[in-house]
Amino acid sequence: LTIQNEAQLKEIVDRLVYQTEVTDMHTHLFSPDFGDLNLWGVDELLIYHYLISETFRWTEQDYASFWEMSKTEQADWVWKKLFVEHSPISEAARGVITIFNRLGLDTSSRNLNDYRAQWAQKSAEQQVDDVMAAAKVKKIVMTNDPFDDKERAVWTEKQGNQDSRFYAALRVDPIVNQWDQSVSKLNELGYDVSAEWETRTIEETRRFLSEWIERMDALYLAISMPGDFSYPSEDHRSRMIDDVIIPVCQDKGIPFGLMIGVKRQVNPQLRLAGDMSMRSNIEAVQNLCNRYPDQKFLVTMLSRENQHELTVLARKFRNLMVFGCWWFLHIESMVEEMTRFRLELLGTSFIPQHSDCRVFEQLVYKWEHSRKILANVLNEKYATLMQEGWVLTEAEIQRDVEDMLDVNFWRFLGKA
Ligand code: REL
Ligand code: ZN
Repeated sequence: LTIQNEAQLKEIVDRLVYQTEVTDMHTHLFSPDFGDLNLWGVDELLIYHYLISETFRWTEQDYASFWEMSKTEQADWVWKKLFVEHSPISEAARGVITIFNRLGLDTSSRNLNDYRAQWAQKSAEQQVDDVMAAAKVKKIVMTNDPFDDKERAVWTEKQGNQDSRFYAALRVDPIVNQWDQSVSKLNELGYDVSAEWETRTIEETRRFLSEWIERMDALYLAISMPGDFSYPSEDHRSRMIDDVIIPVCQDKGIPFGLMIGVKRQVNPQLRLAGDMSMRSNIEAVQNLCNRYPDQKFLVTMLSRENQHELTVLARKFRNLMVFGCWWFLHIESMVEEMTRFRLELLGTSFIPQHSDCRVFEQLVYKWEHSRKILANVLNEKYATLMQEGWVLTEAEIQRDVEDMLDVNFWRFLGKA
């Protein structure tokens, strides 16, 4: 079935982009198997760290007294400052309104206790099903950390993840970025490592990763790196990557995911909300891709200034998959800019978005807002092809959209 005109094109592109079920390849969500690690509900939505940092801009209140409040009190306070005393225009605040509206709440009432009452009728399992259906997300990749006592207990003492819609990604930040603290933790978990970088330590750290990849059935190893990450370098990070991470990834046949450009805790008073973005040196990624051509790298970066060169680099290395508009870039204007030039430089061979959700219902707004932009940019690109006489079919557009929202990730993993 060929597409006849631009009106028909728009109908088809919009429908496909909005309806195609997504694989969300990086989130901080958990399946209901993980009990209260699975965050959901209106209070959790309001105390999302993105909103906490926005709220503090409207008050002189000291940080400590905020952290002493109960979750409900914190949520009341965020609601008052960001939704009652000011309009919820920022991406994160607007997102809450999108969620309320899509889940059928009356956004005109502004009655927080009514919203709470409606949520109280749901179970975690029900909400996970409803939200995945509303957001049209079919597969969710979690962020999994064996050093987290609560989470580890679910994997070792309970059933682990039994929900086939959820997948694991093994987070390696501590062993790469905080080795000193990790040594004792690894010892506690039964791995014979020491602060010295010697054969036994390397073997045991590899064993740690291998065993946890198997236990979790992890799709990839993941890390967030500071903006000053450089590779190769005479430091612990490079040693860990060369001697442990890459050999283990190669052995298991899984990618290494790097999220580069975070400056942790520029304001520790804000806790999780206290991190900042930082410009990075793209050469670290170039050198990794070059040194390990058989190793796949999933990469996203946090500063706007690195985006274009990262996309250009992906033209040079097929073992590099660019993904998502991360964190402070997950706002309308940046998603639009990045999606546009990524399409212009790479065609459809990238992963345009991941949600990074921490609270379940956020899937609704993060995906809807991004789909809208992707649909607009794609409409424009297909229209210019049609104007040149190129004949498009609905099946071709479906293939392209499925690639970007779902298949590119699995193909890169060798699983599609
Ligand atoms: O995975 C990460 O390192 C980051 O995405 C998180 O640390 C961050 O807090 C997250 O909520 C951002 O979206
Ligand atoms: Zn994240």
